[in-house]
Amino acid sequence: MDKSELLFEEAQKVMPGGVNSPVRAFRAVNMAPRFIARADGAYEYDEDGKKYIDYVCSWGPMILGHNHPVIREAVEKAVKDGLSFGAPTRREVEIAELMVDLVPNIQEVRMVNSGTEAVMSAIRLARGVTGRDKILKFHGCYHGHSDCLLVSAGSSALAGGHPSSAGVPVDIVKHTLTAQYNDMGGVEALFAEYPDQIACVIVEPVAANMGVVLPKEGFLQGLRKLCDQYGALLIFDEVITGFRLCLGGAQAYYGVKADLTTFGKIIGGGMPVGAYCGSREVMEQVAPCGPVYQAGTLSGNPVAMAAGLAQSTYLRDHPEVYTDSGEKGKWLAEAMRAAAKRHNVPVTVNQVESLLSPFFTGQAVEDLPGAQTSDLKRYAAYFAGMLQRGVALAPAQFEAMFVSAAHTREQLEATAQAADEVFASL
Ligand code: HOZ
Repeated sequence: MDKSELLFEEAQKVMPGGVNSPVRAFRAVNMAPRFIARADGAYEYDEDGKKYIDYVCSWGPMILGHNHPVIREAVEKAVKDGLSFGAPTRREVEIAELMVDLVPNIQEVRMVNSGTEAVMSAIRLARGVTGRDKILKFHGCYHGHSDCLLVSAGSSALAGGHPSSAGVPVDIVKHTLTAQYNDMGGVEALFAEYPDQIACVIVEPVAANMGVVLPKEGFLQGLRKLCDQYGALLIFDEVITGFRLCLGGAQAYYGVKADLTTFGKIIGGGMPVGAYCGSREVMEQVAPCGPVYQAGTLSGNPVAMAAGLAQSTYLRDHPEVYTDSGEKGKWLAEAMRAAAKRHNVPVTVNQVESLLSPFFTGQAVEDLPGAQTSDLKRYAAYFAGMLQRGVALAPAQFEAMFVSAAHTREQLEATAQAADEVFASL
């Protein structure tokens, strides 16, 4: 047994499934998880010192790679001043100003501690502003684990086979309507059925929790139009796409305005941070200005703000990060398609900028039913083969693959070579 396996045995005695978040238990790929001791650049190292090219990147925020000196130094400096005050700080103002500058359509920002919290709060705000109860989400989109959003949810809720959670009262989820991603007709039908009851439509502008699924031409624009027509708010959940597709996130990338935008870990450079943002008019409905309550001692935590501010400032000052990581994402997608073709393995690779995922299916993947045509056993075998060759991927089909600025051409080539060998063996 190696150290990860030994630790996993211990972990399972004291933690549910041995983990603090289900997908990390590697159940979807039928093996013991690697316990990560440290990470640097594009590499992570397990407890035995084995090195992997990492394409999980802490599920997105490590856009500059792990342990980037600029972020590390900012954190080290902040730690010296104290860990938490539960009081306003200068850095909160600075990061909010920066976000308002960089992200279209936001005038005010409320920091929280995770994407789940950001989305939960944005939904409350949308309901508070509109005085309506119903929300509309899409099958396979994941917006964290708050009650009303654990309906037909993606990510590990999907991989574990329980897209709706136990413990969520039916009375709460009766207000959650669902439509198929990319299906405007389905959304239109729901608005026609509940014309004055839908508070908001929430969407991952690029779905990245059923694997990566791109919005079809006109889909996001169509949502905008319908929200305007029926007086609902449009929420872009940019936990994955924010600061990744480009500095301004999906709103800038696709040229569609959201009323509320939610962010997660990427705003904290990997530290536990989330944020919900919107126009002054909407955001001033949040306490202490307005009647929508939300609070938190660790919101705007000074160390997390230092990390987030350092990363966002670096990204603003280095636009080449986006051209570079976007090109790498494209290169990798093409290399994977070519390798799959060489070995007659039906694979569909969806990719936008530095975000991608392969599905083990011969058909186009444009929604959850499409994603579910993927052969999950093949994904598990592919995952194991890649890991054995030193490439760490998401341990489940219904997640994304992230490329960072730290990934080098050599590492990409090694990844493509590993994929070629694994596809040959499938
Ligand atoms: N739901 C997250 C992935 N989409 C879980 C991440 C984690 O386990 O850290």
